[in-house]
Amino acid sequence: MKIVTAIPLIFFLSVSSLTCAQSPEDRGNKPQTQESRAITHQTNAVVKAVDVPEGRVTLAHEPVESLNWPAMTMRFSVRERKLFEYLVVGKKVGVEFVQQGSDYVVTKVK
Ligand SMILES: [Cu+2]
Repeated sequence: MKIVTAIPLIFFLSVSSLTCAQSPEDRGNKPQTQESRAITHQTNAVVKAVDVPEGRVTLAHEPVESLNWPAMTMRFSVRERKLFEYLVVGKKVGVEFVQQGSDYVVTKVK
């Protein structure tokens, strides 16, 4: 009898701890020395400006659910120079990016 009632409880506890682990992170407050386990975020964006020498791009992006971000215009780093082929000012693109410390790095452009 005891075992039967314990099973749903264990299930509930493991599910709620999973949910906790995915809680949205507060930006910038905690020290982030590592590439936060390389979680890839995705969004659609319009390219506003490119800075090839600096390896940066300014994107007006749609909301990013995985980061709890609203739509905004911001600068990203660009991981590989060849991605600038697709980062043309005025163009609408789909991007994938990762957080690296306090920086956000575009890893893929579609
Ligand atoms: Cu943003």
